[in-house]
Amino acid sequence: GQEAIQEARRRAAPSVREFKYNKKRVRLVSQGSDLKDDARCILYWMCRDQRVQGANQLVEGAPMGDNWAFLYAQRLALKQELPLHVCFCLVPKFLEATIRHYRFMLRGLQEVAEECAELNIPFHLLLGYAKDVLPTFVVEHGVGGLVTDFSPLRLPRQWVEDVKERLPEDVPFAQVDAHNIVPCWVASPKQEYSARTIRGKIHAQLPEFLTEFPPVVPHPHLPSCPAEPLLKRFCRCTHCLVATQPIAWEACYSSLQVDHTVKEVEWATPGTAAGMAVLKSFIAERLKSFSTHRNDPNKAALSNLSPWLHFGQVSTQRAILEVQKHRRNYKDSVDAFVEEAVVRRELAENFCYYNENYDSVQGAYDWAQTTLKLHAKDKRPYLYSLQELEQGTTHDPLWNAAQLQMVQEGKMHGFLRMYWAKKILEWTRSPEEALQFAIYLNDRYELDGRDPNGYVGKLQDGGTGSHSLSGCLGARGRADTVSVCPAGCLWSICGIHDQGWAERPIFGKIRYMNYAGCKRKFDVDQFERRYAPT
Ligand code: FAD
Ligand code: FO1
Repeated sequence: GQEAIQEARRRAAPSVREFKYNKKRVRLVSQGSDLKDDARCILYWMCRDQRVQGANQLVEGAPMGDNWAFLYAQRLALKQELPLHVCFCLVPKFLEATIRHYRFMLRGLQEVAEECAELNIPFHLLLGYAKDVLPTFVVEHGVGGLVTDFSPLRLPRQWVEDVKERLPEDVPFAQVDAHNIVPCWVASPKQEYSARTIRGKIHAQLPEFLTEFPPVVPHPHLPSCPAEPLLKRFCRCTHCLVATQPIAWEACYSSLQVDHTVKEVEWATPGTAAGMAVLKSFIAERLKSFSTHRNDPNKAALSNLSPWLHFGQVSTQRAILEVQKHRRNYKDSVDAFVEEAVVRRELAENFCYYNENYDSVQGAYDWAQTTLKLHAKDKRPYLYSLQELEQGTTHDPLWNAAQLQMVQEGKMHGFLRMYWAKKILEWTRSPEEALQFAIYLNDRYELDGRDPNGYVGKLQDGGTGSHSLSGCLGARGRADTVSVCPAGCLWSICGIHDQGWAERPIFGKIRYMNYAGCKRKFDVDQFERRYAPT
């Protein structure tokens, strides 16, 4: 029965000791000495992958590590027989993030702090930029080795460089890609051009990297500062608010320099447990229609996982491991989900990692920059200011409804994001202004914003896709089967990862979309009614 299955699964879960950790997930940021002989602990500087392991609600009773950076740090600490500490540096501002995003993130971190406490692993919330607070923390706590996770975006990469420069010479500093299944630097050594070129590389390496996780174990080497009762654990060092103390959380909010006017999102409960519940409901209720209805904004067919994936509260690898168990019943949906969440997402990471202009027109291919420049002076049928776009007061009821969905719910349907961004190109004074407005609005309102997926896009997969967007292409757009709605502002506005299309005003050869095309694709009136301005 169930008990026997659980027992078998527990036995099957690799334990931390015999688990063979794949070192290709790790790279050395700075050498340091083998180990400081006066080392008192190992530190995991948590940044992007804000999770421990969470109760795996799909495989009852078998908590699985789910975070390769955390697991690597514990592995080091166990080998050196040292305590393990975790810290998170809370920055006062991050791109266009507002209190909507910080609340979601901080609530998730509270859950991390509580999980860490149960594992004898102190969690420290440091207030400020890593370069200002981390080196002090390292010295004050006698950190003998530092581990962090990975993001390809400019700002988090700068944070890592800044810490590297200020870290004491003898402290080794390692980085683990805990966000991608195939580590970004392993998937490809260069910027990839299309899904066709990266897909094979990724799939060939999935057997090696798409594995189960070992659990994070209760840490046997107790922290140097004795673990005080959960509610009153203040660390001795000056910057640190150990985050299990509710009052400390309020202090965190006051340290932020963000816009407090964007209201919280009701439908999405932050944290790993809630994110895993969303995964469970996706598998139980929506997976079956993912391949057929994921491009219909009126249908509940998407996973809805992006907020929890963005903040690293749920691991994509966990989502894929669980979804793949249902391939026998829902092959098309599982394959489509893998294509989106693995191939296209890792392609977005690849682009941001290897193209320093990932968020500007300069990051686009030459043909796209040429065509946009050629048509930059074409007459725009409508011109809207950022405020008019933000308030959703254009002449286009579908566009307005999509904008209001994003503002009110913090998550615009993936298919509409493409139409939404392309209309911004059509209704603003230049491609540069269009990109600036689209990224600003996307990052200010989307819970999953400020993410590599938001900048760049999917690839023209040359007809292998199961779904056609031809219905949405303007009259002169060639029928093209694009398997899924593409990601990203640069895909929509600058044709990144897309091909050229029949030339037309304003868009030049950038793929065009129009209202009539959307009407052929789904019930536009029904969607507009849902978000009609009250
Ligand atoms: P599902 O369809 O259930 O997909 C599951 C996961 O797969 C997503 O969470 C995401 O991680 C990944 N994924 C899905 N579609 C794509 C894609 N085409 N390319 C890359 N990865 C994909 N996604 C963000 O995470 N953050 C953003 O800021 C963002 N901005 C976008 C802006 C525009 C203009 C466009 C066209 C797309 C954008 N996307 C962004 C990509 C995509 O729309 C979202 O990832 C998706 O709608 C999130 O909802 P979901 O998790 O329910 O999607
Ligand atoms: N990372 C941090 O290390 N500290 C922060 O205070 C922080 C705030 C933040 C707010 C919104 C958001 O979307 C991301 C944020 N991140 C923060 C960045 C995150 O860790 C990732 O590095 C990024 O999402 C890029 O992948």
